[in-house]
Amino acid sequence: MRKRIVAGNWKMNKTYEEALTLVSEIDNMVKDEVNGDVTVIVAPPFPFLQSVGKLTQGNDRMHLAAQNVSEHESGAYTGEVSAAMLKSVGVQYVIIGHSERRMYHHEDAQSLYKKLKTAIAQGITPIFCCGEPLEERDADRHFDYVDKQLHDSLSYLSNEEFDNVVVAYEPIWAIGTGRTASSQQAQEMHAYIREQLSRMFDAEAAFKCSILYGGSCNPGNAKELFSQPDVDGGLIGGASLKSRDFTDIIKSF
Ligand code: 3PY
Repeated sequence: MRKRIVAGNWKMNKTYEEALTLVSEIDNMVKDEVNGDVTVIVAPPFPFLQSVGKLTQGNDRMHLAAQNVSEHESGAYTGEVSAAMLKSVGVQYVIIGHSERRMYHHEDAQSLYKKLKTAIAQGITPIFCCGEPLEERDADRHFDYVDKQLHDSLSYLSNEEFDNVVVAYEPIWAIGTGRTASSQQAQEMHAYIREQLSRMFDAEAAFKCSILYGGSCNPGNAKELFSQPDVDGGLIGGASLKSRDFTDIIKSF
């Protein structure tokens, strides 16, 4: 049985007070309303990680993620945050390779590989994002595009290192656009990703890997998406900023 995960990527939203209110609401709703075996992850901005983590400490279902990590271990890298620093404030997961970071911060495959290595070395589980832009889908090149992203950053990991990696498929044309991949489009890409992973790593590791869908996932479409055999949960953007919507998505399993 694969781990079912719903992760909220808050991106660059919320003030300190708002972040604490949001996470307290989510924490209470998850305690009161969520019965099944779902791992819930919140990824607030860096300055709020420690306080948000403290608020969720008593809830086994709730986990803390960072939205990014430096590829460097330590040293003269102004503005960077290392995996060891994240670990020291209780971070358990980190989002790596989100399309917004690839696009606006020019993160390339080699840098993402280094980020994966440093997170894994600290025992932090990477949530590795992949996904194609609209022109690649329209040109029917989406499978090749995603395959290259997986290959260029993940394939250099050992089986052991890969064991804890979570993958998130986020088609860029569905991020923040209100447009979602249909459950059939999500399923066929997730099955394809799993097949590619089984070529790079042990078949069992590929089978065990949780593959999340991201891109305008909301309470209205989550059930249908999560019912697909290779969709093991979601990486949620806008809807994770509203406790009611986020909890309803978690309850969609
Ligand atoms: C979105 O759904 O908008 C996301 O980018 C989640 O990471």
